[in-house]
Amino acid sequence: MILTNANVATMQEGSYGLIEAGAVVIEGDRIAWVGPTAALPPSHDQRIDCGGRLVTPGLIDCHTHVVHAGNRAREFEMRLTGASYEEIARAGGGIVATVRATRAASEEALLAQSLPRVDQMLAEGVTRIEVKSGYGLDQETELQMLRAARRIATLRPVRVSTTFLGAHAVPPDQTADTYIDQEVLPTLRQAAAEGLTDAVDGFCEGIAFSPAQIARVFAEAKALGLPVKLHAEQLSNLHGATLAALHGALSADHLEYLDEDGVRAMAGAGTVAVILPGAFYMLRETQAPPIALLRQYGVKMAVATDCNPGTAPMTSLPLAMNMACTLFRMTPEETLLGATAHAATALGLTEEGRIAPGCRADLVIWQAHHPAELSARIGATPIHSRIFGGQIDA
Ligand code: DI6
Ligand code: FE
Repeated sequence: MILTNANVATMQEGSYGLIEAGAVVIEGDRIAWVGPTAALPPSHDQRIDCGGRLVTPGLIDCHTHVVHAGNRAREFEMRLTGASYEEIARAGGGIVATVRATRAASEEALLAQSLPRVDQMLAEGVTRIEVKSGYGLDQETELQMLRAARRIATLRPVRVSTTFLGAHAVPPDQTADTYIDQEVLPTLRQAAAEGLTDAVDGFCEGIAFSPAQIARVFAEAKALGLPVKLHAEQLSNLHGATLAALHGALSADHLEYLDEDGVRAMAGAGTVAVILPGAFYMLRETQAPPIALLRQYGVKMAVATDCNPGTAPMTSLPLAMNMACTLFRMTPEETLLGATAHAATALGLTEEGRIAPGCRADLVIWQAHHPAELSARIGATPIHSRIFGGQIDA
């Protein structure tokens, strides 16, 4: 298959890498060639004239909690009448409320509730999602969440990266240390043994786990050969990003309270900063992540939805890109890199997120001409069609 007459945003070398009147040659499920249409070698392959439309790599949502049961609209209402996220969490709401709903759901019910959210993501150009556990907080439910996440890739045209997030919240009847010893570490070993998880995450925060507790989870991940990432500096600065960087983390995520030492540590370790403006917006946070410092130190930035029932009930990655521009002054080029090439890096992937020979042929043809249009719009993402594994699927 050959796409011709496209505005191709290759996302190569930290920029749009735009090729106007470009062409992409696809062989099987891989990209074979990209360049100007005028330079295309003659051939008889199926040609698709893109009519000058924008073509980008398929979007990658590198931080989601899309598999979960129930919703927390009622807490949203409570926050609007004065309760804080932390107060609700300490009173048995928050993450723990979703844990109750998720434990009560069968694997089929979990999938049935999660797939509509996945469909919304795909309709806006996503070809890979990361999916975290973390709403089970017991072995059976954590593993069930990961199995449901894996099954999404068999039911929909999307690739799935799974992440074990047992250290997401402390179950109400346990202390953090016993929970880590008795549930998190054994469940992590089991998830690894069953091939259910591609990475290990934790929530390093006053209302969740201390750096010392997270370090124990990371040590186990290392022993199992799994990469790590961390919810860090979301609500306060516990220096989680530095801890993550010291463990060679793929990413540190949220980062509103990140300081310069943390930025420096991330730069040294090549840890990607995953920016999650949906949670910032929903919580009406006022301290923005230090985008200028991250830029100055050359830390790669990704952007994701954080799709979760509490702090980011959102499925639109283009809307997250818009918010990253509007709320944090990221540029549209940075946000598109953040939803493609840098999101791939945050998941440890090298063959996605760019349009280059050898990469997977996961692409989006947009009803747009310039890549800045993807960040500039609010709430209506103009997709023309999606190519997944070399096949047009819509
Ligand atoms: N930080 C978040 O924003 C989500 N998890 C986390 O560690 C919130 C999850 C929730 O409120 O259900
Ligand atoms: Fe999250």
